[in-house]
Amino acid sequence: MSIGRYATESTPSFPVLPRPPAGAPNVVVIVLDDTGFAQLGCFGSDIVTPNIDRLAAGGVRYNRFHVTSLCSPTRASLMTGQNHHRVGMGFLTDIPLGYPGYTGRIPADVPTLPGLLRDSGYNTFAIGKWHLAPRWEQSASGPFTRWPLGLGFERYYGFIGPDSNHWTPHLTQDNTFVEPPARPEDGYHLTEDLADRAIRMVLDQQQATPDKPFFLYFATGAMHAPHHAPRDWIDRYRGHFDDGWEAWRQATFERQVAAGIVPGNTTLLDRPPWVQDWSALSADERRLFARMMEVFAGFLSHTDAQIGRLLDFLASIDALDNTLVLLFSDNGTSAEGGPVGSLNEHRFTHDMVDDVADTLAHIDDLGGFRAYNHYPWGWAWAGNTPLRLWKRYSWLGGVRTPLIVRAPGGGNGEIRDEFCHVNDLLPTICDAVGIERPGDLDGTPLGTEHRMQYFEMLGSRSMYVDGWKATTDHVGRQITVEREHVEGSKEFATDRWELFNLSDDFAEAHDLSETYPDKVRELESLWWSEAGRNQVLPLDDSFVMRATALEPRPYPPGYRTTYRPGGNFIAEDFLPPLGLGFDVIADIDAVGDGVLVALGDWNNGWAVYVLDGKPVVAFSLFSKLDRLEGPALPAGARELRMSFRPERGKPGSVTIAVDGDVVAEGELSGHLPFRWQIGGGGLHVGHDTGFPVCDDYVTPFPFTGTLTAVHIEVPILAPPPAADEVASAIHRE
Ligand SMILES: [Ca+2]
Ligand SMILES: [Ca+2]
Repeated sequence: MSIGRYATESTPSFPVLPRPPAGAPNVVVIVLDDTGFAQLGCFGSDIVTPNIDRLAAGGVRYNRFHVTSLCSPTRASLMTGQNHHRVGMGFLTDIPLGYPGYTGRIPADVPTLPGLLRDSGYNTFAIGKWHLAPRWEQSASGPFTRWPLGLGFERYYGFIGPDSNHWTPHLTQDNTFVEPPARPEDGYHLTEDLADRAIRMVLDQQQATPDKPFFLYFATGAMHAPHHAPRDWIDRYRGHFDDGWEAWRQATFERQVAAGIVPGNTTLLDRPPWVQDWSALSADERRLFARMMEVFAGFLSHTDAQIGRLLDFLASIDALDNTLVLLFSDNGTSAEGGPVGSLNEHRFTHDMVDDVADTLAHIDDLGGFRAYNHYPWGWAWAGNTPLRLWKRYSWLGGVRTPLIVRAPGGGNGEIRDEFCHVNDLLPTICDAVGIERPGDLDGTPLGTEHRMQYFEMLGSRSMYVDGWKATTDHVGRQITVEREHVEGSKEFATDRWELFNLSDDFAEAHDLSETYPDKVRELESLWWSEAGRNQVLPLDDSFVMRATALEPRPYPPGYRTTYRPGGNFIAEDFLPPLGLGFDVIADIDAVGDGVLVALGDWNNGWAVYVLDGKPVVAFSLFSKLDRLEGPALPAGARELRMSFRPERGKPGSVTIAVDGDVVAEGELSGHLPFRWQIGGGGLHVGHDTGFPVCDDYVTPFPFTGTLTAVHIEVPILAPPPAADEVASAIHRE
C-alpha cells in the first residue's frame, strides 16, 4: 500500500480475511438431551425416528461413544475437546462452586470449537439449549462472556438454562431475552421454532456467501423433561407400551443384536430390584406408566421430524453432501421422574415423589400445556438397554450414548466399535475442516485410539484403560428415593470398585474384580491420579454440601427492592430470597384489572392481580393452587400489599392489605419451592407471559389501571433500628 496526495498517486490495500482451506465442509452438530442408548430407531428402538435413521444409514454409527453423565459437563467437553473438570464444568453450570474443577465457567484462555471455526472463516450459529453460563451470569446484566456469543458463536437463538417449557420457553436471541413468536394455543412448539430458526440462519448466510462454510450447533430441549409434544404425535403410540418395560427391553435387545448394534455375546442383566416388576403393578399404575412412555415416544418422533426438516433443507440447497453432520445425546436416560414418574418435574428437583392417584387424575394433561411431566425410572432403565443405571452415574447407562457421524459424501451405515468420547469430537472436526488442532487436548480424533478415560459425576467414578473399565458402586445423596432403593455403597469409605473387560462384556455385566484384584488396584490408583490432574477433587456426592461451597451472589439483595413496569422479566435468581417471608407492595395511581406482578405459571408460580375489581393472590405450588381474594378495591386505593410469612410447623400465611388495612387472610397448603422454574422463569411487572399462574386470567392480562412501581420487602433483611429511633420509642412508652 502507498498513500500519496491523490488517489492517482496511491495504491490501495485490503484486509486479509480468514478463509478456511478449500473444500472445507460445513459442520452441523446435533445434540439431543437425555436420550438413551436404546431409544433411537437406528440403535434398536421401535420408537419411530426415520430421519435420524436415514442420517445413520448414510453415515456411521458408533456403539462405544461416551459422554459425561450430565448436561453442562458434556457440552463443555464438546466445546473444548478437554475433560469437563479441567474446564471448570465438573458439575452443572447453575451450581458454581469455589473449586477450580467446579466454577461452572469455561476459562477464557481455552480455545472453543465455535471460536476456532469462526477465526478460520466460518459463520458460527448456535440454536437451542445452552447451559454453559453460570448461575450468576444468566440475567439481563450478563456478563455475557459465557453466553454463546461470548464463546465464539456469531448468532444465537434458544434458551440459556437447563431445560425449558416447550410450549412457553424463555428465549434468548444473541444477548437479549425475547418472547416466542407465537402462542401454544396457536400451535407453537419450541423444537419446531428451533428448526425454523436454524434453517433461516443457514439460508440467509448461504444466500449471502454460498462459498463460505458454516458451523451450526443444534441443541434441542428434547428429550429432557418436560416431555411435551403435540397430541397427535403422542396418540400414535396409544397402547404401544402396554406390555411394560421388561418386555420392551427384551424386544429392544433382540433388535440391537440383530442389527449388530450390540454384540451377540452381550449379557442382558436381570431387572434390578429397584425397578418395579411390571406385572406386579396395579392396573392403574400400568395405565399411567404406559401413557407416560407414549408421551415420551411421541415427543421423540416429533423431535426426529424437526431434525428431518433441517436435514431436508440442507439437501434442498445442495449443502448436505458438503456437510459433516454429527448427532449424539449429552447423557443417558433420565431417572428424574423417580419410581412413579411425575406430572411436574419441579417435584423431583425438590426431592418429592409423586402420588400415582393424583397424577392419574391428570393423565390427559401429560405431554400438554398443564404438565411438566417425566416418565418413571423403569422406562429410563429400559431406554439404556442393555446398559446399567442412568444419567448422573459413571456406569455405561449414564455415559454411553448413540453417536452418528455423516461425513461429507456420506457413508454406508456401518457400525464402528472403537472406544471414543465427546472430547474426541473437537479434534475430529478440526481434522475434517483442515485447521490446526489446539494443543493440550484430552480427546483424539475418531479413528485413532482413545486409550484411557476417567469418569466422575456426583461421586460416581469410573476408570477406562485399554478395554478395561473399573466402576465404583457409589450411590450419591442427592435424591432420597434413589438413595433408598438403588443398591450400592452410600459412603465414599465403603465404595467398591467392580471390574469389567468391555472387549467381550459390552454391558458391564460380569464383575471380574475378584479374579483380577491387581487390575482393580491399578485402575483405582490411576483414577486418583487422573482426578488430581483434571481438578476432579474434592469429591462431593450431595447437593447440600455443594450449597456450602456455592459461589456467593455478586450483588446481594437489600431489604427493599423496587421494580417498574416496562422492562423484560427479572431473572428468578436475581430476586430477593422469598422463602423466609416477603411482602409485595404495589403502588397504584388508578384502580383497574390485570396483573400487578407474576412469576412462573401453573406448574410453579405466584401472582398478585386484580380481577373484577378485587385483589387476588394466587400461589401454584407444584401444580396445586392456593388462592386468596379480597373485597373490591375502593376507587381511591393507592397501595396494595401482599404478605407471605412462613409459620412454625406450617407452610405459612398470606394476607392482603389495602392502604394499610388487612382485607383478607389465608393459609398456604404447601411450602414454597426454592426454585420456581427450572427452566429459568422471571418476575413480570404489570403483566404476565407464558402460561398463567391459574385460570383466573389469560396472559398477558396487562393491568388497566396505573401501576407506578412494585416493591419487594424481605423482613429478615430489615436493617436494625437506629439507636435514636429506639430511644424515641422508649420515651413514647
Ligand atoms: Ca442431559
Ligand atoms: Ca406466566
